Amino acid sequence: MKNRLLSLVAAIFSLASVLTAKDQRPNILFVFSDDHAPHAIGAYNGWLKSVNPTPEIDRLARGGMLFEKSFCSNSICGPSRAVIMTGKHSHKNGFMNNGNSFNWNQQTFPKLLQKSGYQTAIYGKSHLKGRPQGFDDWAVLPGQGMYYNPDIIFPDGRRKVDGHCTDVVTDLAVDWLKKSRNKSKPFMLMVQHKAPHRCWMPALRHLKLYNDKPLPEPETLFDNYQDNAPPARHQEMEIDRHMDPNYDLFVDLTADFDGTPIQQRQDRSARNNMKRMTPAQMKAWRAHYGPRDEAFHKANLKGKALVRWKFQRYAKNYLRCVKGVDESLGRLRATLKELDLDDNTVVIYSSDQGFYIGDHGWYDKRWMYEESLKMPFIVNWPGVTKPGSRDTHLIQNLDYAETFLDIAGAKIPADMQGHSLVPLLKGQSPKDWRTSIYYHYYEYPSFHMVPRHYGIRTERYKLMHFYRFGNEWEMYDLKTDPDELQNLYGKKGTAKLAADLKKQLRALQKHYEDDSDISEQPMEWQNKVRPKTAGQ
Ligand code: SGN
Ligand code: CA
Repeated sequence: MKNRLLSLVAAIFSLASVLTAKDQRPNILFVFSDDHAPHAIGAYNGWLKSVNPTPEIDRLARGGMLFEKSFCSNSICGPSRAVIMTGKHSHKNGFMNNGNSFNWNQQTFPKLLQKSGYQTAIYGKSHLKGRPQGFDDWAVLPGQGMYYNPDIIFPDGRRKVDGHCTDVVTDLAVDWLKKSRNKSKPFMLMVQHKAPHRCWMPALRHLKLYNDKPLPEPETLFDNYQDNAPPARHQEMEIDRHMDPNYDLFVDLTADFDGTPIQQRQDRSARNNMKRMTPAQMKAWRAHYGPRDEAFHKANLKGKALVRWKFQRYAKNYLRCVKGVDESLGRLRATLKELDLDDNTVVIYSSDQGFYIGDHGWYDKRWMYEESLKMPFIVNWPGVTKPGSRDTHLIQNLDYAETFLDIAGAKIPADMQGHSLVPLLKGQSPKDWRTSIYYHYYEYPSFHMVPRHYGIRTERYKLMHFYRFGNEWEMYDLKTDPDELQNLYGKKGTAKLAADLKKQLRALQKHYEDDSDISEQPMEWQNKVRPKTAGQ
């Protein structure tokens, strides 16, 4: 009897110790930026590597695993984020273009992590509209947010916070880590930067970066879309024809905002962002750009020389914004170390899609071409990811939710459409891994005029179909033509390849149950396409 009593007491004690024991599951720090193309990250070895744009992100890659073939499923902000939240393609989560509002009542990975015992928080750009659900704490930018002294929406209301947006968002996250964390629970913290989104306004401390010499240019800066189907000649995202020195590059924004008339074409992006500055910030900004603008006017550049000048100012400001994001990652990791959390925290760096940094003569994203299809994805999971490893499986933003749940040991719901990347993070190579990815972009007509299209990308080939804009196909061999300059569709000897890819594409649409309306009614578009002979 005495023995039975003793073992009962022991059992009660061990149960109590299990219940009060610290949950040892890993924390997740997900640092996510806006429009940061992999080729603007040193570790991705793109053409901007020589200027060493991202020492902290590179350090993360050296300590963990970098995914070389990481793609989005719809290259635009809100939709990419909705895919990440749900692990479902746009047609399933309902957020197909930026004009939509995210249905927060649906299943998301933060809600599931919360249920499984994680403390969750999100700071920065959400771009999903509405009050975030599934977070113990949050503070988000309204819409696109502002670069200087941004308004922030907190659970108890909206207020202006002083500072550069990247620093403000980092401060919120660092504060939460230091003061609001529930130490008995693992956490999942999302830090989502506005930078380096248009209108590319760096922090004052970064204005002088890259001033000493010109950046290298992309090889396709003067692409004239000779071999593309008509959509590529219809877009409105060329540095040459569409990037406005005033609107995008702050030329002539040295005028006084109070009283002095501002040129009409100066729109909300640059102007509204600049109006947020304090007089001291404005003074420093003008001191930097004023003399450079004067020199620009004196030079009276035309043609290719003007494109080159615009590219330099644009790409430098873009990389200066990237520098802020890179420093933020450094600060966040230093905070983890300071709090002794670094050994048990999985740190991930990613961005909502890729971007054109003058590639094909463009800025912006949206297309299924490589530069905007690719997303950075770097994971440092202490004790799991092999330092300096590079994975080459085809992965997508569709896989993130499943991966985060798997890291937490939580169940992955059957209706999520991606795959957990945990086996890849462990260095495994699952035999049945996907051999192609599916893409579908819907936002047309809209900013930058990229027609709707969907497509498939395999290890080697890409096939895309543009619809509601005639009925146009493009096909590329990425092995022989990585810059996608020779459209093989309809060319001699390629019919069998096209038919095979088309078959795989239809199978993917069936698999993902994409029943969105892809009818091909042509629009009145012929007149809006530059002739093939146009260009330089
Ligand atoms: C804004 C930008 C566009 C950009 C969209 C979508 N113009 O409209 O250049 O394509 O956002 O970007 S701006 O003048 O307001 O900067 S997204 O990343 O949010 O999808
Ligand atoms: Ca974006």
